[in-house]
Amino acid sequence: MSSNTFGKLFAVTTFGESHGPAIGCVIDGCPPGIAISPEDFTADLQRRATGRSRFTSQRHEADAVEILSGVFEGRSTGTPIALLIRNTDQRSKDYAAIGAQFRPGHADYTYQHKYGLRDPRGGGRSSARETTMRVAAAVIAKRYLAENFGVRVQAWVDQIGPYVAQRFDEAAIEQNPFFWPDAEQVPVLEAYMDGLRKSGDSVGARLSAQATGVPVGWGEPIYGKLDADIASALMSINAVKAVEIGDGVAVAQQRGSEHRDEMTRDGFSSNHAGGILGGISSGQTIVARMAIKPTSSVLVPGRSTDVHGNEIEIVTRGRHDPCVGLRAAPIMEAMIALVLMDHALRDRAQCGPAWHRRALDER
Ligand code: EPS
Repeated sequence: MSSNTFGKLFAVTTFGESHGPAIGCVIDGCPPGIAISPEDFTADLQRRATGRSRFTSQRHEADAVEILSGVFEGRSTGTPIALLIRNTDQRSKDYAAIGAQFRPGHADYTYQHKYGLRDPRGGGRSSARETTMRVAAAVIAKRYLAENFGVRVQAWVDQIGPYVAQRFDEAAIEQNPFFWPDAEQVPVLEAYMDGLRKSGDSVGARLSAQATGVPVGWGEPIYGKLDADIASALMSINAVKAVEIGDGVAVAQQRGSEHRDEMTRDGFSSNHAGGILGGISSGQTIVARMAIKPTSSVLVPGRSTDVHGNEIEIVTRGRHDPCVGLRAAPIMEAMIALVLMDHALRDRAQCGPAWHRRALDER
């Protein structure tokens, strides 16, 4: 596997497996002078972590970040930043029964056939655990974007199985275990998730995100489009099956006169485009959505095969997420922030600082 690095100028490499000794990342190209301490990672890592409610896997990891390099006296130095989190609560024996079996719908099958062997404990690289380091790296990106541009990225869950959010109250999102923007629906979701967990099954989810404060001009035409890079980044999250930008698939039924975002001296009068035109940010809020599949590690018996081709009945025991989408809001934010960070640096590298652009405008 040589595809574990992400970003051109703010390049993040993640490594590690769910049941290995540790997971980590190296961030190369980070601007110098950003204040970074191990505690800065805590809030977002806890938002993503398992074991924070009865609705997620009960694996309890401290997710304590060790900064191995690239930071001196609390500030980034411009050299590679290496972050490490030691795994402490693996329970590999849970996987003994299915080590030679394929979970239908899981990456087990394709990893095994591609490489001829795999680390079956906890899904290895295909585990949700891999997303920890994306969130850690994005803490630095989020800080840089906020301090230098006032950019803020917020994601939330707006569909769990048959339930769709009825209202959008941003203040509610962080106040419940579902990252759900409608407080009134939370008791219904709790009952639904309790029932689902008892049934031993899992369910999918849909999430939305918005990035506010992004200036006009980030992203490059054709092969470096901001929307293409966001889509790729979101699709790279394990279990994501669909991504939309702006109105997304709904554009198929719109007319041009409806879809266009009319402009006045005061700005755009709508945002069907989701803040990106021609692959370049328009200065409007960037809007993205993604759908996450129901995880394949379920207690409901299913037909499958083992590595020898024998037909078997599979049941996956252990600690699993009945809806991994419930933990995906910080991951979605992280991937969007990492793309924006990379494009902020790329924009400055090619087009120079704002004063340079103004000078060109005035010619
Ligand atoms: C996961 C199974 C569980 C989860 C894990 C994702 O753990 P294990 O890999 O030990 O079986 O707890 O998520 C995390 C550990 C995490 O930090 O996100 C799975 O089946 O994907």
